[in-house]
Amino acid sequence: MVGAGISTPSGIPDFRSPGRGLYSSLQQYDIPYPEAIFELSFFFRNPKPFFTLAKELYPGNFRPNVTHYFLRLLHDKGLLLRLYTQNIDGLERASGIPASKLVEAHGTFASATCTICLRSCPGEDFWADVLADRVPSCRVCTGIVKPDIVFFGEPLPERFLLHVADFPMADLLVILGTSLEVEPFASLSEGVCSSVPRVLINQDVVGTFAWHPRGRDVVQLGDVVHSVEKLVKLLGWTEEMRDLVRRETEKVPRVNR
Ligand code: CNA
Repeated sequence: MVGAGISTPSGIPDFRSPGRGLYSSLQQYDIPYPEAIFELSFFFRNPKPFFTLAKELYPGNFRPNVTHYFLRLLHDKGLLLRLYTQNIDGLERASGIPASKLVEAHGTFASATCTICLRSCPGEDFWADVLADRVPSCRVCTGIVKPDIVFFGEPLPERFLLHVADFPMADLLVILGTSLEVEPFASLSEGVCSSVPRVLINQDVVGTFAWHPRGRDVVQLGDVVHSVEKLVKLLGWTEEMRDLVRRETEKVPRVNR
C-alpha cells in the first residue's frame, strides 16, 4: 500500500505535510478551499484549476524514485501480489510495473471519460489540450472530458474490489508513504490475517500502527528513500537495484517544459 509520501522524493508534494504539502500551496490554483480541486460541483463550475493541476502532473514531468523501483524489483522477482496506490501521478506505471499488478484506488490520468455521454478515451486523447491550457472536450458530444481521477463522493474503480481476494492471501504487507487517513483505502491495512507481519515505512507513525498495533508490526520511521535503501541493503539487492535504476533512467528522457 502506498501514498503520496513515496512521490515526494520525486518532487511531487503530498497533501498534508505542513507548509510543503499540496493543500498548503493550492493558492496558485484559484480555488476557494483546497479540497474543491477534487469536487465535482466545483469542477462543473470551473474545471480550469483541476486541469492546471493535471498539467503539473503530466507524465514525463516527474520520474520514479528508488521507492518505485523497489516495488518494481519486487514484481520482477515474482514477490508482488498487488500494489495498491492512492497516487494519481502514474509513477508506478512509469517504473515498469504492469497495470495488471496495480490497483490505482484514486484513479488515473491514463484514461478519461466524457462527463456527458460517458464515452471513454485513452489519456493520449486529452493531454494535448491540457498542455495547451485548454479544457478537453468530447469529440462526439463536446462535453467536458474528465480524466479518470476519483473525486470526492465518486465510487472507487472496480479493481479496488480485488482487495477482497488479495489481502487474505498476502503473507507480508508493506505500507509506504501514507498518512492512512483516507477511507476506505486506510482500512485495507487491517485486511491481512493477524499473523501476517505489516511493515510501515513512513515519516511518522500513522493509523492503526499508532492506535491498534499488532504484535508482528514493524515500523521504520524517517525518509522513505533512506529506509528503502536500508531494506534493499539488508536483502542483498543493492547491486540489482542500482542496475535497474540505471537501465530505467537511461530509457526515459526527462521532458522539460
Ligand atoms: P498524505 O495524507 O499527504 O500523507 C503522506 C504521508 O507520507 C504522510 O504521513 C507524510 O509524513 C509521509 N511522507 C511524506 N514524504 C515522505 C518521505 N519523503 N518519506 C517518508 N514519509 C513521507 O497522502 P496519502 O497518500 O496518505 O493521502 C491520500 C491522498 C493523497 C490521495 O487521495 C492521493 O490521491 C493524494 N495525493 C497524491 C499525490 C500523488 O499522486 N503523488 C500527491 C498528493 C496527494
